[in-house]
Amino acid sequence: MTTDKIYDTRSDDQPFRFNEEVAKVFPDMLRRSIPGYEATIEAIGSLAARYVRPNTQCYDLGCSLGAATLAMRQGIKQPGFRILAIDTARAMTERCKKIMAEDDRQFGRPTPVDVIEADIRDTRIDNASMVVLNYTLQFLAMDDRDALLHRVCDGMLDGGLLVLSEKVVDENTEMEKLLVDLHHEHKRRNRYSALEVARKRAALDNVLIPETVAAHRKRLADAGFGHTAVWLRYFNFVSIIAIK
Ligand code: GEK
Repeated sequence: MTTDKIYDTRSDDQPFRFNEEVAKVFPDMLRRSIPGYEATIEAIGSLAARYVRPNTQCYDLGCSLGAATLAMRQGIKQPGFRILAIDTARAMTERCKKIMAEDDRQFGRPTPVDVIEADIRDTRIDNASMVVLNYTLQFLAMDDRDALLHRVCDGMLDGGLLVLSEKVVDENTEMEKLLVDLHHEHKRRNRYSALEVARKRAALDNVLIPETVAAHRKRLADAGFGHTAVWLRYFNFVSIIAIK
């Protein structure tokens, strides 16, 4: 795994982009930056085993290098499914295709994966029994979030499952400050320097826009999901499951 040193060396004030430089170090970046990331991937595999139904489709929206896609693929044991892994960044989809080909070569999995370079705001969701938005919605403009969640819910079968993982902000400013501090301390424990943490924070300003847990749950209910639960919270990161 290549170590993420992007903000160790870079000092410009360019906003964060999902380019080749990021794709190259991405697995290391997420593992060291997002508390609970590995737990979300593990749970996505277990949830796929329970919720994916034959002759339906699964979607990994904002798939990056396909970690959630691989987890779904491993969780689904029978044939008769298809996973659509979608990301707008070519640097991600190109690497993701190679990772899927290597997974095919090693394990000969029964579930085909289509890796598609596209904007999830335009992607048709159809006949879906499971949809994953693992730390992706946070990168969409606020105005686009309601429409996407409505389309996701409309394209899902009754009883279908959505996993929505996000960085969140707390309503209580004291608590928010504490949670941000704890997250930054976590990053420093994971060998990011204080300067790297500060530079990355600045680069993500206005690129990653977090909302409260309450706002997410309300949007999910408005979109048509009958049941929602926060199944994981680690500092200011949550993962929510929603059932149509
Ligand atoms: C994982 N889910 O490893 N359309 C498609 N993709 C988009 C869009 C869009 N409009 N906006 C952003 N992305 C992955 C991790 S990363 C999370 C997801 C992070 C893509 C973007 O290109 C990037 O690959 C991904 O969403 C977000 O489980 O970097 O914190």
